[in-house]
Amino acid sequence: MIPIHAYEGRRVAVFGLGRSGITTAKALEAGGAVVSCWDDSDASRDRAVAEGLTLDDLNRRDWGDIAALILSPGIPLTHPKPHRVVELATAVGAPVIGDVELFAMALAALPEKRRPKVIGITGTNGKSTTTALIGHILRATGRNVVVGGNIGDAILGQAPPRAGGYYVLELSSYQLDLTHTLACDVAVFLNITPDHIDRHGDFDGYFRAKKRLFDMQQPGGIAVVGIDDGPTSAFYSTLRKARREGEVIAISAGRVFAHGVYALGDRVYDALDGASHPVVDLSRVPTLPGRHNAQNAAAALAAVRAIGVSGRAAAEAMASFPGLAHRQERVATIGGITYINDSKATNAEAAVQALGCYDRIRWIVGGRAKAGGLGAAKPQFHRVEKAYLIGEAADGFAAELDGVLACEQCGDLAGAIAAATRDAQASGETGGIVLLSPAAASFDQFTSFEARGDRFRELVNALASGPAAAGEPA
Ligand code: UMA
Repeated sequence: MIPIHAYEGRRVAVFGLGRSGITTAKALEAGGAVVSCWDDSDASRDRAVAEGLTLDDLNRRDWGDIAALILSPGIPLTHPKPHRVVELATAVGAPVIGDVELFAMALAALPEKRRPKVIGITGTNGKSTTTALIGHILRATGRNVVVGGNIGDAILGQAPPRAGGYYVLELSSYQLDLTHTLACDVAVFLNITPDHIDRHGDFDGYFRAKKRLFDMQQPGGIAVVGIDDGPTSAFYSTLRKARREGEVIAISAGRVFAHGVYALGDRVYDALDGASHPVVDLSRVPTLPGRHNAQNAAAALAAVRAIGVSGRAAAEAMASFPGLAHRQERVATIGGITYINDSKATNAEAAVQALGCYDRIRWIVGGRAKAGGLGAAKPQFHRVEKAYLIGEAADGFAAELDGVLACEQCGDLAGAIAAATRDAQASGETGGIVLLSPAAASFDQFTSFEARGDRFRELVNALASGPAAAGEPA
């Protein structure tokens, strides 16, 4: 745990008692603050009590003695409208901040020599993979590393700062809206497409939240910025004009770029010193398939080069990257059919990335539909042999795919895996792919995308040890 001393002896409100809220309340208490905790849900409040926290109904109390409101990232700060507690805090002039800001305060309180370095990663897609990949490279090259933020456990539950250490943080737009002083040594902006508009009002609000990561950097901080979409490319140009030579690094998948890091085909090139040379051979890294992962690899290489890791050491470390669960995770190959868990793809923009990586796909798709349906996945439909529809979205998706793709209504994951396996076996094909990339949220049948992916893995593993595996060549 990272104890927070910034509010020692003062009262602080913590609202939202999910994963991050409970840890935050404990970290504040460990640092000597008096904490008033509350949550709209009975179940969350009960869990907090079971964790030893004391409740204090923030809707009813006087806010006069509250020094700050620590808000969970999932709770509306500005849109669709500020949560009532935000209004209560604002009325008494209490700052509204998040756990990442408390972390930034803890770092700022350390003498400079003892302060670990911070690498922050944001963007719409690929944040988790890039964060994990940077963490993996730094660890493999012998550094002391903590990986956290929007990925995994709450930041304040992690190991306390160590001199010479590194924090590699995935930062969501929600977290950035609640953060004011996190000065990253290296800040990475991968890409941006419209997302979370409900929480930011419009695309501009979402983009502004992401750009905050760079506003907070100090002179000497390095910015690594993608140039593969219009908005981030324009942002790169703006930063280049505003910052000193060498402090802004462009990354791209598909565009040759002097003074940047770019991926072309299977290779990632380092052109930081002007002369471009291939550094990473992605054909040696099966856990990073597809063009989107090439962008992630370029970003990771740029970030670690910026803190002094050699290209050769980074490339060697990448080759042993284990990948992330639920993101094109290869679960098993049974009888020549490979089963891939891409449960994290909760919208069509994410699913199209996985579809683009394989051929003759038996695609398990469905769940709770998102706005836009399957539209964004269309460019890769030619790779799909058949769609196996599950969940609430099944009828809507069937209508969308009518006359475009062969479809079968399967109800749930077990039905879809059975049907896809039956068809793949009947076709006699080898090298076939059964891909769960649902392009929809999981909440109709599961508690989370993780639970959905775990169920897929469990069902496939059962296939592997069941009768279907009998056909597997020795
Ligand atoms: N709550 C209220 N009132 C509300 C809304 C929520 O009281 O109006 C309460 C809920 O009852 C619940 C708590 O708030 O008890 C949930 O808080 P939260 O939604 O902020 O979730 P945490 O469990 O604290 O998890 C958060 C991040 N969640 C979100 O940003 C939505 C996790 O990111 C993060 O891993 C975790 O902190 C640890 O840092 C997840 C996420 O979905 C992965 N992130 C979004 C994304 O990736 O798209 C941004």
